[in-house]
Amino acid sequence: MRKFNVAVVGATGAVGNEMIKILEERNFPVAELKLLASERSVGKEMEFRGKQIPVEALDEKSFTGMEIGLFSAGGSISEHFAPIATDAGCVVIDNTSAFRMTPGIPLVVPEVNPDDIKFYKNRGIIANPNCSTIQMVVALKPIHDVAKIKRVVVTTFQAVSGTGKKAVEELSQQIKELLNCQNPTIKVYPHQIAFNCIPQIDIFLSNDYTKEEMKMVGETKKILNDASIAVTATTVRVPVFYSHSESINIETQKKITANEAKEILSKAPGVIVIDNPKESKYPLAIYAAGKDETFVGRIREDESIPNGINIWVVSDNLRKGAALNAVQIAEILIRDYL
Ligand code: NAP
Ligand code: 3JN
Repeated sequence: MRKFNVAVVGATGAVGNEMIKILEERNFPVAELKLLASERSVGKEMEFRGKQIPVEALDEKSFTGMEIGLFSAGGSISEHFAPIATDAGCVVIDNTSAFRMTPGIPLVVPEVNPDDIKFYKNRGIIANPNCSTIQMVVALKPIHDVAKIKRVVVTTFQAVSGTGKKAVEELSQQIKELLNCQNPTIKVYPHQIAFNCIPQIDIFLSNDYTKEEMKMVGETKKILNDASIAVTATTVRVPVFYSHSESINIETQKKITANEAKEILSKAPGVIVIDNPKESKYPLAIYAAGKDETFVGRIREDESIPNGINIWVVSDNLRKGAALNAVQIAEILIRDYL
């Protein structure tokens, strides 16, 4: 099998770290792996397939000879460097929001809209959705195919790792400080996150929704290729290290029973149903962490409307929500197009 030169942009970050692990775990055909981060990380080394690889500072020449670029160093870095990478002949799979809503740039979840990968030819860029959107659409798509979704009401419970490595450190530090009767150090979030829930993820927009909430609205419509689906979201940061959880209320055009929904979801790609209320079995963040699948449970009819289903969806935000989804896209790209 042909091997590819792969550049990981943001290699030292929470998503980048996971990206390197997943490339190794899935035996991605890597010829050369280039690890790119800021000047701050020059001198660091990271392990890949038993070898220590030096981290290089990202610059205009970084993409010479590279074929696939996996970007997770923030939107402004992608805006500047993705066109430089594509000019050098490198296909970019971008984990940031920089190009997600750009017409002509595909926004892909392999279990949902793998055929859209072909549109990478337009600009040489494929966008990876936001983590909260990815796990939601993995669960929505099989229901949409059978019963046509009219409206989605989602509340998220998002792990601190979604904010990056500094937030993971901040939650650990605050827990230690509070258990030692000290004032918590608050730097990353607007409030203490330990032993708390913060109903704000990212900045507030002019409609008083947060940017994270509006990402879920726009991205869901684009991925499901259906602007008629109404989506409303409330996104909440919770003191969990890994895995986002979501409570999702779905209104459909056609009636489906809870048992039908269970059957549909049990057969859906990338989904594992855990749903046994009598034994208190349902998806939990602590068990989804480190796994590839999206876990769905608490499947029940919404008794307040004629055609409604409630579900609880949990997935590892750094894996399926970011790095794994990007590597799955890369796998289809090399199998079908490169
Ligand atoms: P993180 O842990 O803070 O890591 C940030 C990474 O970006 C580090 O490797 C950092 O390098 C690098 N970086 C920062 N400034 C840079 C610069 N000027 N030049 C080159 N590299 C630079 O954050 P993260 O959680 O991994 O997230 C990174 C980005 O991925 C986010 O901003 C977001 O756009 C995206 N993301 C997407 C999802 C998703 O839902 N798909 C989820 C989380 C994050 P140093 O270590 O050298 O500073
Ligand atoms: O907060 C989370 O749980 C997910 C965070 C994602 C994120 C964080 C900073 C910038 C994004 C994203 O992927 O949408 C971005 C961004 O690229 O805008």
